[in-house]
This record gives sequence, structure tokens and C-alpha cells, in this order.
Amino acid sequence: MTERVVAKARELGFDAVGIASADASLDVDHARYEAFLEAGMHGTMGYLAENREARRSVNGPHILMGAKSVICIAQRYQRSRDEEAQDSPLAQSIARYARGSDYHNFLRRKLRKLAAFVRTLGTEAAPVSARPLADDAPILERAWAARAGLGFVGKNGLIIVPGLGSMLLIGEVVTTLDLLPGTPIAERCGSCTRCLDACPTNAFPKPFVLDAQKCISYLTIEKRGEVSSNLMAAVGEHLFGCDDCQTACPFNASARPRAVKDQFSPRSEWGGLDVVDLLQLTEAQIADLVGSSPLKRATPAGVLRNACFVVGTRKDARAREALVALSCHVDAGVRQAARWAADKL
Ligand code: B12
Ligand code: SF4
Ligand code: SF4
Repeated sequence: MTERVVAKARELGFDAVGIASADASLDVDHARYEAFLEAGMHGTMGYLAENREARRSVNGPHILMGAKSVICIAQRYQRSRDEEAQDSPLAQSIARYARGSDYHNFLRRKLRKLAAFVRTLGTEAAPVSARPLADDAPILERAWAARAGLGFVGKNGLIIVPGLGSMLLIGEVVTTLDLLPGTPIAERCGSCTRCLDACPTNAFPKPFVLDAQKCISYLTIEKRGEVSSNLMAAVGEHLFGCDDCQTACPFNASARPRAVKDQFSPRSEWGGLDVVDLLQLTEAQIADLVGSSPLKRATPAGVLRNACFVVGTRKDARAREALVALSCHVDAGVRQAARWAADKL
């Protein structure tokens, strides 16, 4: 049955698959998660502090009663360097996972198909339940992926699949089916510290631990309103998200890129626009523009604020007039960023 599940995951186009026993203890990971919260490293992401106990086990009413296995999958989004080099400047200021359409819908559709297949492995006498999860439940996805032997956790905190790198998204199907678990892979970073050295905001207090409050991904995606003044310059040319600790990683340099144009290729909308053009748009126009893209998570005001940081860093004189207008914006974050950027010009 394990072989059939793995084969089905492959047939659906997932790049890697691993299985963990739902009984595997996450005590060590849970303690790390608790320490992360205690240190306030989650910043304003209040949802991370909710359902604390649910993150310890998937077997229960919060995820799935009687869960026996966690099928973990990886979906890659890394494209070839040549292809990325042709991305518009606007697309290049967006983290790679977010240049195309929102991955959640696409991943969810495929995970639902995998869950439906898993259910067919049950019988009338022994029915099987299966629940697909695509970044939408309170579980420690990376801890499960590591338990499943999908990959190992690198010093940048990301799951790295040898041969495929870390530029991948993770999803799960939790099931009552008892499958054969995989073996965890030993960490392979060795003495390398490239990701830690590459981080523009020194967001890693120590290897494997990320202070999310300092992470550009948090600042440009999750954080609403003002950004603390000592971090504004470090946001630099990141309009949405950050890949710096992955771009620096040798496991990504040696990974073979995706060969196809698909949902991870930049949306056509990014082609005709420059970041400076975003400053001329109303929030309603930005909402329309980012509609089915991951950028909607940042909110239109957040996108405007981040665009101010980018043009300020680039000292783009074309932005001068728009920045003056935005320095009276209703959103405090936009006001602050526009004034900062105008100063830079
Ligand atoms: C909140 C969140 C964020 C926050 C906080 C990130 C963080 N490190 O906590 C912010 C907004 C900053 C963020 C950024 C990014 N994220 Co995010 N994020 C999440 C989310 C929703 C929850 C993470 C969480 O619970 N954090 C709390 C910490 C304590 O838990 P953890 O991150 O799992 O940490 C584990 C390790 O640090 C490890 N650990 C800690 N100490 C030690 C020590 C040793 C020795 C070892 C081995 C391990 C270890 O134990 C922890 C528990 O397992 C997950 C999805 C999910 N439900 O898990 C996606 C997720 C982690 N994000 C993802 C992605 C793609 C990103 C970005 C690359 C996006 C981007 N390009 O901008 C960046 C990468 C930043 C980074 N270096 O981690 C992917 C990661 C895929 C992968 N290959 O690992 C996930 C899994 C989403 C998904 N379904 O694919 N993210
Ligand atoms: S995503 Fe960027 S800011 Fe966040 S830890 Fe990695 S390099 Fe640092
Ligand atoms: S850059 Fe080096 S230390 Fe960081 S995750 Fe990659 S191999 Fe590990």
C-alpha cells in the first residue's frame, strides 16, 4: 500500500514524497516551537501562538482522529537561472514561490486527489480517512517532513531535499491508514554558514533558529503598518518575500531546475509594470492586480509600503512626486516608508 501511495503521489506530479508515523514524537520540535514563542520571535503572527497543543500531534479532533500516518510531499518551484534572468524587474523583486499564481489552490487540488486515492485503499469493514493539508492547519510542517525523511532541516530552517534543494513547498495528507514510515535524513550542512552570512537583517540568532520579527519575508508579507526604523534599509529591493538564505545555499545551486512553464512562472501582469508604477495605483487597483497571486496576503497598503522601500533603495528619481503624495497616506506604514524613500532620493 505504501508503494501505491508513493506511486500515486509521483503520478500527480509531486517532486518528492515521504511518510512519517503519526505516533512519531515531536517533543523536541515542540519545545523549539515553544521557545520561539516565548522569545516573541513570532512578532504579530498571533495565529502561530494559537492551537499550541495541536502542533504536538496530528492524532486528535483538531486534525484527524485515529491518524496513523502523515504523507508529506514536496512541490518544487525553482526555475532555471536563464529563465529567471528574463523575469521582469518587478517579478525579480518578488520571492520565487510567489511570482506566479497562488500556489495554495493548485497544491490543495492535487492533495485532495491524493487523499481521495488513499481513501480508496480502505474497505467497507475497514474504512480509511484521509485529510489533505496545504499550509492551512496548525501543524509543524517542517518537523513532519523531517520525520518522514522527505529532507533535512538546514541551518536556514528550511527543508532541503538532496538533489532538489530547498525551493519547494510542503503539503501533507494525514490518514488513518498504517503506512511504512521513511527514515529521517541526517543534516548535511557541515561547516557551511552561507545562508546565515547572506541574511541582510541578521535574522538568525543561531543556526536553525529564525527570529521572524527580523525576517524580510515577515516584514514584507505578514507585518502590517510601520517597519522598525533600523530594518527599513535592509528590506532593500524585496517587494514581497525574500530568497537570500536560499539563493546562497549550495544545495540550490546544484539542484536541477524545473523544465516546464507553469503556475510558478511569473504572471503576465508583472511584465508591463515597474515597481515605480505601483506607487501611482490606488489600493483598489492594487487589489485587482494582485488578486489571484500570493501578494494579496500583504494587503494593498502593504504592497504600496514595500514598493516605497524598493524605489527608495534604488534611488529612483521617477518616484519623487508619488512619494510626496504617499507621505500623507492614511496608512501609517505607507506614510513612514514614503517619507523614508523620499529622503533617500
Ligand atoms: C510562519 C511561517 C513563516 C514566518 C516564520 C518562519 C519561521 N522560521 O518560523 C515567515 C513569514 C518569516 C516565513 C518565511 C518564509 N517561509 Co514560511 N512558513 C511559516 C509557517 C506557516 C509556520 C512556521 C512555524 O511554525 N514556525 C515556528 C517555528 C518554530 O517552527 P518551524 O519554522 O517549523 O521551525 C522548525 C525548525 O526551525 C526546527 N529547529 C529549530 N531549532 C532547530 C535546531 C536543530 C538542530 C534542528 C535540526 C532543527 C531546528 O524546529 C522547528 C520545529 O520543527 C510554515 C507552514 C507550517 N505550518 O509549518 C511556512 C513555511 C515554513 N514557509 C515556507 C516558505 C517557503 C517560506 C519562505 C522561503 C518564503 C519566502 N521566500 O519569503 C521564507 C523562508 C524563511 C526561513 N528561512 O525560514 C515553507 C518552507 C518550505 C521548506 N522548504 O522548508 C513552509 C513550510 C510553507 C509550506 N507549506 O511550504 N514563514
Ligand atoms: S528570508 Fe531573507 S531575511 Fe528571512 S532569514 Fe532568509 S535571508 Fe534572512
Ligand atoms: S547555505 Fe549551507 S548552512 Fe545554509 S542551509 Fe545551505 S548548506 Fe546548510
